[in-house]
Amino acid sequence: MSNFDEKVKVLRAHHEALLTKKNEMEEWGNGIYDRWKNPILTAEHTPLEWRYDFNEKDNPYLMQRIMMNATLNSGAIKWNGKYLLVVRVEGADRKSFFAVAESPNGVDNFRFWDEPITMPEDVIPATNIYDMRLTAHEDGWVYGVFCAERHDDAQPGDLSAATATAAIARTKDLINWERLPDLKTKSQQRNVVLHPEFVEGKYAFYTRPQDGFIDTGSGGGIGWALVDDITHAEIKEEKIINARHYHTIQEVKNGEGPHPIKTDKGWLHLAHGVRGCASGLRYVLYMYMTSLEDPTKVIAEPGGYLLVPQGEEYIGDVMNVVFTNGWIADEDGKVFIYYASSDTRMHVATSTIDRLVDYCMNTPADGYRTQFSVETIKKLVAKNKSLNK
Ligand code: BGC
Ligand code: BMA
Repeated sequence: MSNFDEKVKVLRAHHEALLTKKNEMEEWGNGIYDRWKNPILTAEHTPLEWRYDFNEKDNPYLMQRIMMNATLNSGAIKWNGKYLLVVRVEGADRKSFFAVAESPNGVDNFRFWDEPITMPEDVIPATNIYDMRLTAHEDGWVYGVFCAERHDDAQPGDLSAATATAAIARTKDLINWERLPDLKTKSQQRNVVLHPEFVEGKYAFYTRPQDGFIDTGSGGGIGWALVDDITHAEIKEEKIINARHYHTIQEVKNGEGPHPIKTDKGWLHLAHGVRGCASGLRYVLYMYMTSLEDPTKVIAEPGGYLLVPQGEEYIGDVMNVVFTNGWIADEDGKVFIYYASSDTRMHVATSTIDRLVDYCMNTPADGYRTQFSVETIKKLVAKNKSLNK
């Protein structure tokens, strides 16, 4: 065997070992969910065929011809019994694209399909696309709603001026995608999510109006809007259903994660909240619930965060960030929460619908003042004292 062939063999063996590495649950959790020790996807998990030219004549040094930078913010769906992620893969060139990775059990052995997704363009091509939310809608299509980013040509002198729009595509097989026109709205939009059911006979979207590309400004939080025609989706009226508040984990921004899960107690929501601090923006995950009868009505709002970066999760391209746009609820009530850390790699935490509903219903709400936080702790201490355990 030539030296080149030997090197290829070793490379493939290493890659295979990474892909098939068994994951383990962390021993001590918070009772709400369990984290799993290993990241489920990293840039190193992407197929070698995307990165290496295996022709010895053309690539005698066996170099990576195309480097991958990160695997992050992934949409998720259970598909033919498999756990599928539509991953935001980012190359060394800072362009992100979508690619499907599949696992038999939802916690390890994730393997990318052979090729990234070919996403058709809208009328005005986008520079970058990212953060897809998947919705198997009751109309029979699987929708992918994602952010399309373009340079803001109204500010020609500023190379980082950009616009964010909600792009919509649909598929029946996750391979062939039909691109629909981007969502028409008054403001810029990121973190737009399609609700899985018709409401009043219409398509319903969770939105996140924002003043500028980064600044949500007067955009008060997570919004809700109905749309008549998904093939020419336009939002005329938007109502804020989950607001931002001073001195909370979502003071600066918030955004819907994946679409909510329907439970008999209400819709279970997973979202991200952002606050500013000396080291930049801190992104954490939180939950809330809305009513089955009126999905715009919040019925439970546990105070504070659900999940924050831990250990190595703090470190990466964009530090101090956890972000989610995918989860899967199994028939038996098990829930797989897929989240990215620091815009770099993907992780999983597992829980159940019962546990997450219990968390939402029984975690004290934020009283918005220290005084109330202390009262809540004292109440719990008094209760525990009376139990004498
Ligand atoms: C990045 C996103 C980020 C957004 C706002 C985009 O250019 O690709 O990851 O959320 O900017 O900061
Ligand atoms: C955003 C999101 C994500 C990203 C986060 C942190 O606004 O839409 O793409 O994970 O910033 O960079």
